Amino acid sequence: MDLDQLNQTIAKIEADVAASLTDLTAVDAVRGLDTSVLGKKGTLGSLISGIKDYPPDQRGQVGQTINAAKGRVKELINQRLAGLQSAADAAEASSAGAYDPTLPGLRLPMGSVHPVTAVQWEIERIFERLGFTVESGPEMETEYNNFEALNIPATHPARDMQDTFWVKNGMVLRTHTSPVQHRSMKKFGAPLRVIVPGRCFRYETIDASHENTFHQVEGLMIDRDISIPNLIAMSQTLLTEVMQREVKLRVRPGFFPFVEPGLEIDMNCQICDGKGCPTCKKSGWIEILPCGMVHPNVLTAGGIDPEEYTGFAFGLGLTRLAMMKFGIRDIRVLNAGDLRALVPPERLGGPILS
Ligand code: FA5
Repeated sequence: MDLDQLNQTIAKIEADVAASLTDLTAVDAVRGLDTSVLGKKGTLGSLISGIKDYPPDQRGQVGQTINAAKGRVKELINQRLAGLQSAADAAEASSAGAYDPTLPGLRLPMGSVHPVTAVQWEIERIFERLGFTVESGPEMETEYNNFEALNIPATHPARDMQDTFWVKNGMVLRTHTSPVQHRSMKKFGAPLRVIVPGRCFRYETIDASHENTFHQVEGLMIDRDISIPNLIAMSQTLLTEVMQREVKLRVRPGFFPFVEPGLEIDMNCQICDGKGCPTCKKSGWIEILPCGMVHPNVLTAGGIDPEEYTGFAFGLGLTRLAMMKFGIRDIRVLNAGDLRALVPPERLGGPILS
């Protein structure tokens, strides 16, 4: 065949290949074109053997024409193979990503938490088991809720017990979590079981066991026939469970205008095991759980009849308890943003994570 015929033959082969490639969807069939078109006996490959039939001065050009056509066909085959592969990948990805509501959820790895948060979670878990609700209240409070509703009128010397940050708008940064006692009584009435973990603020000199910003957990239980033995039994259970060992408690009379009688429950210092250290100011004891029977005036202010109901309240020093649990000697570490003080998940204990 002359050169024109050769070019027409090659053009026809290329057109046939292009047409068949759009129809072929099986990878093996596409690969088969390597042999049937490009192979020695293939429609295009076999043309090479005819080169010798051309005049010597045309053979070079014939060879180049055939090889160029082989290159283009090879390229078409490769493009089709790549297309089939990406379609297969997409199909696999979409079936893998299909939503299956019956699969169990993914458990994400948990990060470390602040020691105060770790103990707060533990206390919430203990009290929720005892039927308490976890409540919260605002950190900026009215003077009424922080003092008056708790039987501390403006002229009462007890106002000096807690050095207060006053806000220019006449409100206070709450000095304790006790204002949420009043809020909860108003919100729920009696009977009532709440705990209130939260941050408190006092304008005081900072040392190893005093911060101007610290955490407490308020507790309030109001019902018929609540008495001091209930309160002491609950304190023992709470502190033993949080510390995960026997702790010694010391009960002393205490004065707080919102309870009558008032008690101070101290725990033997867990840093020095009661021997005396800077954290416990060499006393061997840590003031941890001031408490008492809710004063009738406080019940009345909260809309609860003191003739019908009694209750106990406590204000646990959460920050100090976290120090005792994790052996932190100086309270300042806890507000310093020091990542080394964080509690890794394995030290939280299983039940907290579940
Ligand atoms: C109160 O704040 C009372 N509202 C507690 C209360 C509630 C009594 C209900 C009776 C009934 P107190 O000022 O003692 O009490 O503080 C309670 C606890 O908070 C202390 O025992 C202590 O553990 C912790 N605490 C007090 N001041 C600081 C401080 N500056 N830094 C760290 N912890 C503190």
